[in-house]
Parts: sequence; structure tokens; C-alpha cells
Amino acid sequence: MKKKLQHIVVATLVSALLTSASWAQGALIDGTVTKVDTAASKITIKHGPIKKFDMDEGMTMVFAVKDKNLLGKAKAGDKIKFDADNVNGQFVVTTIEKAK
Ligand SMILES: [Cu+2]
Repeated sequence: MKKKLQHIVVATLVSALLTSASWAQGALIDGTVTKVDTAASKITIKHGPIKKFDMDEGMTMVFAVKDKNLLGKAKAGDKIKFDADNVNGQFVVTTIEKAK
């Protein structure tokens, strides 16, 4: 009996973890790449609202990239999901995924 309860607890934890993982993925920001500047290591993205940066409306803005290789993941016109950090007032893209 005790074992069965343990099993249920584990199953609940696993499903909670899976839910938070898909949640984290859902937290990526939707955007469309409008320009990739490899020389300057910048990417211009037209993005939707970004709550954590107090951007309540979508806008087009230039981001730096954490890793130059991220620039190879997208080209102008691509729809992406991305994440960014505010590093001393400069917005830096940390993740880029192609949106389906
Ligand atoms: Cu913005």
C-alpha cells in the first residue's frame, strides 16, 4: 500500500516537472527576424510583448547576441521563438528556436 502511494507521488512529480518544462518553453518570446548583421553581431527582431522587460507592446528592435553562433540559426524573414537578457541595459539574445 505504501509503495503504491509512493508511486503516485513520483508520477505526480514527474508530470509537474513536465508541465513546468513546457511552460518554460511557452515563455519564449515570439518574433520575426528582420535583419541579421553578422559583422556587428546584431540581430533585429520584430517581437511581441515582453513582460519581463516592461514592453507591453510589440516592436522592432536590435539585439546583441550572447553567442555569435546564434546568428546562424535564423535569417531575415524567419519566424522564431527567442529569449533575451537585459545586460546592463543592453538586450542580449540568449536562445533562438525556429517557430513552426
Ligand atoms: Cu522591444
